[in-house]
Amino acid sequence: MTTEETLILVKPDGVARGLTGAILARIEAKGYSLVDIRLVEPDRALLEQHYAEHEGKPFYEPLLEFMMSGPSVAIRLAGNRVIEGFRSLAGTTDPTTAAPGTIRGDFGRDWGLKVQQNLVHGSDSPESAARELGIWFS
Ligand code: IDP
Repeated sequence: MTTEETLILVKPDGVARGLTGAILARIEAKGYSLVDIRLVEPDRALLEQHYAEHEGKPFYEPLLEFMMSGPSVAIRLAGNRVIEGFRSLAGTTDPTTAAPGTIRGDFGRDWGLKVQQNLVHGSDSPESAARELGIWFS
């Protein structure tokens, strides 16, 4: 068994809507382990690092503005296959069509904005997780 770690964010919309507890409850009910947790107000430099792969895309600037609009809860989460397990809990990127039963599917929707406000982030690979944990927990 290989225990992985991943970076989870409860994004500003999740924190502002008071959904942090509900989201943490799902993570804990699934059986993953909280290793570290903190409230972070990221600056632009941190977000440019985190979202480097999206630079130049139409939603890039709105995404950075959204992520600077309020605090996020950053979580270092551990468990066997936690990277794919959390992404399954989160649901697909577009909250309007994310499957019911997922975090995005149950709590999210399209608000008619330039960026998808979809409540959570989860690293998508072991390489991304190592890189992102270094950014948010440095
Ligand atoms: P993910 O968070 O599901 O892994 P990514 O493709 O890594 O999705 O995109 C990062 C974030 O950028 C998404 O969570 C969402 O907030 C936003 N985003 C991605 N694609 C779009 C889009 O086509 N329109 C608006 N916002 C988007």
